[in-house]
Amino acid sequence: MKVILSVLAFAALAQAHFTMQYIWVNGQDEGQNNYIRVTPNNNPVTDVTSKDLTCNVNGLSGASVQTVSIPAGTNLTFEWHQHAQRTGEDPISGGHKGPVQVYIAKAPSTAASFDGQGTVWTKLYSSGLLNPSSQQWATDVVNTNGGKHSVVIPASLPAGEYLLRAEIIALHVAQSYPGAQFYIGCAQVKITGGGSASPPTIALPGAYKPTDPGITVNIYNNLQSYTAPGGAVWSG
Ligand SMILES: [Cu+2]
Repeated sequence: MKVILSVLAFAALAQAHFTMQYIWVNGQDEGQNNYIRVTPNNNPVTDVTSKDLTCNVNGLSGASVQTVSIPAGTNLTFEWHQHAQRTGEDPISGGHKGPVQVYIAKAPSTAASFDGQGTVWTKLYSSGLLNPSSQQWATDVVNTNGGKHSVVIPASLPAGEYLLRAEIIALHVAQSYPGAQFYIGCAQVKITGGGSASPPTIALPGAYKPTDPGITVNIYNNLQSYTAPGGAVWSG
């Protein structure tokens, strides 16, 4: 009976998915779903070859989404929730364990018309297994911080319009593929100022493989180190 109850509890936890709902620009809340390509529900993407890996379901166009102007060097915060609310529950639910990453891709013209396909994404941030002995993950910090995590937009990025892609990978059922849950939120930004860097890029989908050790992994076997998919962070 005890086993059945814990299986049920685990299943309930796993159902409590989440979405990216707010961005903050230099500490200012920009409002729910503003500048964000909103997904139809809070389910994760599990197929790493799907175009949904780019900017989630219905994320290939932002025709009805505004683009926010930000100076290069901005501190940008992403905020995630299970449902359309900020209080009363764990922001992303404690059962979701895994890395938090942020990518950026320069649009050829406008961010709103950019589908994010091709080798266009630069990794700006990655946080994974923070403490092997306590098994603390980046997701635990997001829960503690009210669903928030932040990145500084490198001042050397050229001016122009971009897609910013935040990603949380939940690994609680990642022992086999498909299993890892990709939670993705894309925001449309216009960087002003900036520099002349040409950072390294990868494709999403494209760079992630089902066999990546950061995608198919048993995190409940005394995991001592973790390598997130998508390669190294570019620090500007
Ligand atoms: Cu979930």
